[in-house]
Amino acid sequence: MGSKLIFLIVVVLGVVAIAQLVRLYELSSKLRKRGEHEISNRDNRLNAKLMLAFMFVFFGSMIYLMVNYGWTGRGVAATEHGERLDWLMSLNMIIVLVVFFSTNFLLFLFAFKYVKKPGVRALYFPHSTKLELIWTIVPAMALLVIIVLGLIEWDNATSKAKEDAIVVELYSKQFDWTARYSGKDNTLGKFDYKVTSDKNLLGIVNSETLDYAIDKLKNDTLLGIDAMERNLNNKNKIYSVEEREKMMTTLHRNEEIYRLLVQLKNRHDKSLDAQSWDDIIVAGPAEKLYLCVDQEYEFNFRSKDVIHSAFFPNFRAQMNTVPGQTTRFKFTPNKTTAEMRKIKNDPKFDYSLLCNKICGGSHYKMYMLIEVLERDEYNAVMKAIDLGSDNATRPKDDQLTEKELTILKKKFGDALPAAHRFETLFKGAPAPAVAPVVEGAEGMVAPADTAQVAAVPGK
Ligand SMILES: [Cu+2]
Repeated sequence: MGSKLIFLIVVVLGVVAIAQLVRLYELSSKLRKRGEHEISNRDNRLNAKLMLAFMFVFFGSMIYLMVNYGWTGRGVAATEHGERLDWLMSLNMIIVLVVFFSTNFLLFLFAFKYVKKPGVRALYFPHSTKLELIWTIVPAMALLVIIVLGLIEWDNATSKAKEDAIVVELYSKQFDWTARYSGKDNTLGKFDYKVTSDKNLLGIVNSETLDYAIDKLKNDTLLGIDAMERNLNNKNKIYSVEEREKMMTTLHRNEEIYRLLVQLKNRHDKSLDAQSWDDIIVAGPAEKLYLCVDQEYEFNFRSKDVIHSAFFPNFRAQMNTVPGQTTRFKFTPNKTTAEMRKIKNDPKFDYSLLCNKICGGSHYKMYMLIEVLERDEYNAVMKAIDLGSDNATRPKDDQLTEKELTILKKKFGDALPAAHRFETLFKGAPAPAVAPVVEGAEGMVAPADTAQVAAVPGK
């Protein structure tokens, strides 16, 4: 409060001081018998020189910033297309900088050169078609080049991925990312929000998840349709009008979802079940997403609640994730995490996936770490995640080889990377030897989720 008062007094006194100065200037002009709008030649020349001085300070500070923070501040790109995007970005910067320095140089130079001189009249120069043409056509050509090159890159990032690209889904919600690898068949199991449940946060569709969702919606002891009907019809329970209305709305909504789920089940093709069971789920930020170097990835993005944006700064990629719609793009990492650590001279460096849309209060916490591995490391990690449990209990043809075990041992010690086959998660089979102990780590079997099918009344 005290500082605000002092600030106010300073402002008021400042205004008073300026008013007094203006008054003083008017009086002195009157004494010198000159109108106060007339500026002396000395003042004009001083202003002209100050213009030039300002230009040097302006350019100097610009160059200082560029030298100190890197001329674009981006660092090294870690994808194939990222290197081309950087080239394009540099081209843009060169064009912008040439225009910036030349036009500002002329602006300040002319202010200096054409300072008002006694007895010299300004040239009247109303129009030049030639000049108009030049400053329309030249920027238009420059823009055309930039836009066409940009569109080629955009098309390249969003066009269809190669046949052997690995498909990964990224599911965003307030405030974390969940990744889903498509598993051995490289096909993601289908999804539908109506199948979402406490055991199936991504709403993955197969015969069993459908049955589970239908059963839960009908028979849940608290929020199931049957329980709600029983409560509404119970003569011993008294509800206010609002309570009753709320319950009725929820009941009607759940009945509608139930009807749709039954339809979904009737249409469901059981032969597709295998597509979803082998999907591997990684729940960030406690768990890491592993990628293979020089391997193309096709990313599909989904959002549960609001618009988020998947931003991979080092991979030079960003895509909005939109509720009710799947967005996608592809990229090929070309530097492993180990290589990048060397380049950056930072042994703790990790690639990351961030959210780049202000999506709510904990937006800043919404990230997932990514590790890019050599192919043999990657294969060992994915194989280990796939079946999880003890190597000895795996089917013969799925056992980890000596070499793979050595790689895993070196990387993770006695534990396996934390990630889960959807089958293991849903069926609650013995948990895999999950392990890198990460602060605050939690598996996918989280407490009941707010948007599960059996909606909470009033939500
Ligand atoms: Cu977000």
